[in-house]
Amino acid sequence: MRVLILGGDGYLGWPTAMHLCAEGHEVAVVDNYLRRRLCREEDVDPLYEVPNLHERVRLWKANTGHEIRLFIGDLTEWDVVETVFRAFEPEGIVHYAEQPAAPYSMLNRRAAVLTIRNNLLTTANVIFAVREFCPGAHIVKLGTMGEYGTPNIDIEEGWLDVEHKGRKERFLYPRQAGSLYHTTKIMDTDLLWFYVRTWGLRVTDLMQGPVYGIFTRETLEDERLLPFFNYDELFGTVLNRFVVQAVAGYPLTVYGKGGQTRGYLNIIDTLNCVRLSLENTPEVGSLRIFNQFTETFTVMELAEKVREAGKEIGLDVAIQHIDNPRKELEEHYYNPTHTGLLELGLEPHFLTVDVLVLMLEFVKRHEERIDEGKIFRRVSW
Ligand code: USQ
Repeated sequence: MRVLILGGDGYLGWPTAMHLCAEGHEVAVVDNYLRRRLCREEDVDPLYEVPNLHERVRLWKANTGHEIRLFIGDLTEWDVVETVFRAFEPEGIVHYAEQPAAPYSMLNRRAAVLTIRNNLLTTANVIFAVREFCPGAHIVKLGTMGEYGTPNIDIEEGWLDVEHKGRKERFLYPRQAGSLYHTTKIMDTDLLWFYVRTWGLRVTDLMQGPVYGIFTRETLEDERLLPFFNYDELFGTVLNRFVVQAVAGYPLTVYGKGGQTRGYLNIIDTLNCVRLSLENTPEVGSLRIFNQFTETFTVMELAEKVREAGKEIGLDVAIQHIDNPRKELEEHYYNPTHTGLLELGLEPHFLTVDVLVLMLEFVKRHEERIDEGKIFRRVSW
């Protein structure tokens, strides 16, 4: 399949590009280096240097003989979108091209507007481009479990059957996010659902939980192909942050009571979920929604796991509770369904002590690059 990956430079975009290419798909990536620019502006460098996309594509070709096509450009600009879609004529589109961080979206007005503008304009342009240049192409959109929030009832896979005064209807499951970033993902879903109904688009919306991990099968031979690894408060996700904090001897930053529960997954499973979605195309005119995670943990459970893994390699890991900088429930009911991707054949990679030890050992090799000043500066809302 010809697959176009939007946001192909990101934490998940680049590993997805290599994975789909290795699995025999024809792959092109687009990116405007937004994530790199925002990290530079906010002075939060990833743990190690990552080559630019031209270099990554060259390395991949040299190592495997496989070609990944590359377009550098801003997908909020229609001219860029038109050029890319005309040149590549995708059959599948993986849409990661969004400002991905909740804390960044809550930083200030400028960051908020950038998040709304980037995320919603890109999604709108993708919709219009599919209609104009490749009707029938399958859009695989990265959404987030955070769209649902933490309601006091079971979370279904995308939809809720409602019976009201004796009549029945199926609606999108109610959404109530906890950050502006997560709210733009709700708006994306609404846009896609509107155009599925209106123009008969073919869409899969992947409601993904926080991802952890560094290594994928395609990076084992060459560390220069590894993804970004942010550990700062703005762009780092919780488990990746805890691993770096453990190595730095920085007490793990558990926000509030630490009972916040989320559905987590290994980066390897993200790639498999995206590939399985592409290879099992939904009907034209349908919005298919999967909840994309493999197991749920509270923040405290994650901290305890990191402490346990740290012990294995002689690290004495401390845990601190700090005043929660976010508005979120710190103890709550959480029972989301997640059967759709398992039914497509997903074989989960679970969070074991061994997985954490590998991450800790890798981070230890880059210990001199850890800047403790970047770990916590209290972006709050
Ligand atoms: N947390 C801590 N300490 C930290 C960092 C986070 O206790 O040092 C807590 C947060 O308060 C939250 C939980 O850990 O309760 C997860 O936080 P996170 O920063 O790992 O994840 P989040 O902001 O929700 O966003 C991340 C990705 C985003 C993705 C989302 C999936 O950045 O792109 O959409 O995970 S989900 O959380 O399911 O919405």
